[in-house]
Amino acid sequence: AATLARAAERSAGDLLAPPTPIRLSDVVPAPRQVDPAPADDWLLPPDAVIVASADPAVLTVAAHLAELLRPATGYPLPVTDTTRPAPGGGITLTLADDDSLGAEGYRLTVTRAGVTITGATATGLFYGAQTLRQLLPPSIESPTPVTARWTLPGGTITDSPRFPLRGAMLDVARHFFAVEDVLRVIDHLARYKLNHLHLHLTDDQGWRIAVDSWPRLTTVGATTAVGGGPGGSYTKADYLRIVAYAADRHVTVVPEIDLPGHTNAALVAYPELAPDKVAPPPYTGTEVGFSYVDPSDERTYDFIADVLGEVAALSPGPWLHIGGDEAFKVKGEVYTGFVERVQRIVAGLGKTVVGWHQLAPAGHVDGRVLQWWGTNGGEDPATADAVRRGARLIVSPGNHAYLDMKYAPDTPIGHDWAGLIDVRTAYDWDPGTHVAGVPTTAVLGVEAPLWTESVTSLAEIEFMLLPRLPAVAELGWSPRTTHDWDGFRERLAGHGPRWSTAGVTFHRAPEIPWP
Ligand code: TNX
Repeated sequence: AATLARAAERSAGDLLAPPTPIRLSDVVPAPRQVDPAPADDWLLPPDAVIVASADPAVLTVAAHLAELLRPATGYPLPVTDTTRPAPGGGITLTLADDDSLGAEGYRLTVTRAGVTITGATATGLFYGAQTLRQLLPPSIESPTPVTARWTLPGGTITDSPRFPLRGAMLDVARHFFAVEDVLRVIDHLARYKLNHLHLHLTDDQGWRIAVDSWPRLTTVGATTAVGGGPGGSYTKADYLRIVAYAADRHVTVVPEIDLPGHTNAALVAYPELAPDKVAPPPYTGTEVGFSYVDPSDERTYDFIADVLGEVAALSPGPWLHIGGDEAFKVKGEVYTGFVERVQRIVAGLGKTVVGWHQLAPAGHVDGRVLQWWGTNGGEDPATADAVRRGARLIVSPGNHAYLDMKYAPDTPIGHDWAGLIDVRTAYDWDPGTHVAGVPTTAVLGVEAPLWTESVTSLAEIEFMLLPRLPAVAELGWSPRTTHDWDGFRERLAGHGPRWSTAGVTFHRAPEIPWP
């Protein structure tokens, strides 16, 4: 709490600090290619316009960019679909058939005539807009107009991601977070070009998503949380609001229903799912591995089909995450048989299975994705074997990517069972080679999970995310050739004033030369 207060105190000072000129290479995550042309710096004029092609997805990106730039500049920045330039120049968003940019890449060019962002898709243009924002002075993050020289550094950035899946997980089960808090987390993902939000929706301490066919999951199962708080849950409308807000920011929601363990809240609501058919007491502690749904009862599979069916219907993305971790009491063939049945249910719904790497020994199903969360440096023959049988991998090493680990022994919240994770530890590893026997081509991407046993507010979420989330984002986006701790910490330092200006909490990690 003291650290959080100190972070808040500094923000007033940051606002008064003299602006340092931004260089074209000061972007996080580091772009694929940066070609500065200092003679081509451009000053955004008050009458600048945003020119976008009439494509609705492009217009949405243009409107989003305008919303990012209007509050601080106070400029009107009208969005127009004509190609008539404003007198002082403008920002042009264009779609182009350019295979070299890929599905998410963009090219951003700053000349004395203005800015052009080119992408093969609206997603590429969206990421170009995020880069553009970072090229303006930190005061661009101000929610109210400020006087500043809105200069953009001249030159060209050509950019595209290393991995297609880049994400973060928020555990809304241990503590529940309101829709508005989740939307702020999505803002942070979008800013760093992360494209997946994994929501851990169910656990022993609470069930957080309404299921019409099993209503007691939320009326009973949502009323608890770690430490005895009131809990809470999302209605279907709430969840759809999250999904839509994410989609507007080119973020796909990955819903997780954790099975067969981590299910105490479901068993409290529906004792018929429990192995002994007796309701356990509600659980508000932080132990794991004691609960499970009865794998030998057909009713369990009806339950799972109903729940996954309703969640799939609300989720436009291709994924359904079925958990599978720490089911210590469901062993051997009973466990693999259970997983194989659930995998078939997911496939029958037209979705792709994602699960923690404990799923590995179960049989393969088309497209299956395992999420590595081990802490031993990536040694796991079962996971390597599952990959040989066709699985792809999301890499989330507990000792590098877990956002619930403390930064240092005196971090006021968080765990240390997977080690302490300072910013350098979050940055200095390679998702492409981390898991032994798994080739880079089988790595779908990287995700940073935030478990929330000790996290109770948006400020605490932000404190754990920032500045480690940008480190993981860079591992997912940037080519390995740009990987450089010294360069990263310099670039990252410039984001402190941005967060302060935006009113965002962060940890002033001592390894970063904050201005
Ligand atoms: C392990 S990582 C868990 C979670 C806990 C977390 C705490 C994983 C798949 N399971 O249930 O919240 O440790 O760090």
